[in-house]
Amino acid sequence: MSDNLISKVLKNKKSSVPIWFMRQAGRHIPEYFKIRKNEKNFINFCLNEDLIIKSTTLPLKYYDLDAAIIFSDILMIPWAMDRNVKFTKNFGPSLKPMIAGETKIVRNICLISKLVPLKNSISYLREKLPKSISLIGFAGAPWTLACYMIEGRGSKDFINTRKALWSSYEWFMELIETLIVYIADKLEMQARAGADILMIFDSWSHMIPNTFFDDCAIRPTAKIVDILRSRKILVPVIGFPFKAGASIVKYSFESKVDCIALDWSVDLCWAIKYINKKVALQGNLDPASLIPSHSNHLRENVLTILETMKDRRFIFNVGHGLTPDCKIDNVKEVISIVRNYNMKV
Ligand code: 1CP
Repeated sequence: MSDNLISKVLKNKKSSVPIWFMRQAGRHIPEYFKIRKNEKNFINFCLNEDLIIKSTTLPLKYYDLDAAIIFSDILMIPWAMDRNVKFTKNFGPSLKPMIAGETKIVRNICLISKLVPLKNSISYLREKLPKSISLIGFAGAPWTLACYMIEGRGSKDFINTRKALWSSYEWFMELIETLIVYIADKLEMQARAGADILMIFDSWSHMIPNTFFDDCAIRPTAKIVDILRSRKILVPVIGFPFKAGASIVKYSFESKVDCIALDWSVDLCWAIKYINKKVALQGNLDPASLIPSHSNHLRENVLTILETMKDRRFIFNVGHGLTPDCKIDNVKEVISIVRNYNMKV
C-alpha cells in the first residue's frame, strides 16, 4: 500500500488530516456534463474506460485532494445480476423489482467478467496517479443494494423492502448472503487492480428496522471484510452506515471496518466518546453548507470539526455526497482551511 496521507491515518500512523469528498467525481463540476453528453446511457458511461478515467480525475484538476474515488455506481452489481437497471434523467435509477419470496435469486453470475472496464480503469489510474493520492474502490452494502432491488427505484421509506424483511425473512437473508459474495468479489477485484482503499456505502442503513440491524448491516459487513482478508486483500475498508444513529457504536466494534464515515447528523463529541477507538473516523461536514454562495458559518464549522477530532485518526470529508449545486469555490475554501490547519498543528 502506498504511504499517502489517508493510508497513514488508516494504518495507525501519526498524520496530518487528509481530505477528499464523497461524490466528488461527478455532478457538481461543469465539465462532467460535457463528458456525460458523449454517453447518455449511464450504464454504458460506467462501462467506458475513457469516460471512467476522465470523470475520476476531473476533481483533481480543480482541487488539492488526497484521494480519487473511481467513477462507477453502486447499482453496477444489480445491473450485472440482470435486474434491468436504468437511469432516467430527473428520475434516478429504476430496476425490475424483486417480489419477496418469489423472485429467484441468481447466484451464478460472473460479476468480474462484466466489469472489466472498471478493473482496467483502476489499473491504469493507479499507474498514472501520483503515489500521494489514494485511489478508492467501492461497493454498495448488501442492505442498500437490496433496497433498490426490491423497491425497483429510490424511495423515501423503502416500505416494500421493510415489508419483505418481515414477510420473507429467509428469502431476504438469501438475497443478503448472495450480495455479500458479489460485493466481496467486486471489492477484491478493485483492490487487486490497484485500489488502495475500499469503501462500503450503506446509504439506506437508516431504513433497517432496529431488530434487524445486526442481520442486515453489521454481520454482512463483517462477512465481506472476513472474505477479503481470507483472500489476502489487506487494504483498509471504510464503512458508511448512513444515519444509523446509536447503532453506529455497535457497528464500530463488530463490523470489522478500519474506518467509519460519519454522516452529517452525527455529533462528533458523542462519536469520539462512544465509537470504538480502534477505528479511524471520517466526516462529516454537511454538504448543504457548500451550496450558498456565502455562509458566515462555513469556516467556523470546518475549524470546529478539526479541533474536535484533533486527537483521533481522522479524514476530513462531507457527511454525505456533494450535491450538483455545491459551489466549487466553497470546496476550495474548505480544502484551504484544512491545509492551513495542518500547517499550524
Ligand atoms: O446523470 C448522471 O450523471 C448520474 C448521476 C450519478 C453519478 C454521477 C449517479 C446516479 N451515480 C453517479 C456516480 C456515483 N455513484 C459515484 C462515483 C463517484 C463520485 O460521484 O464521486 C459513487 C461513489 C456513487 C455511489 C452511489 N450511487 C450511492 C452511494 C453514495 C450516496 O450518495 O449515498 C448511491 C445511493 C447511488 C445510487 C444512485 N446513483 C445515481 C443516483 C441518482 C442515485 C441515487 C438515487 C436515490 O436517491 O435513490
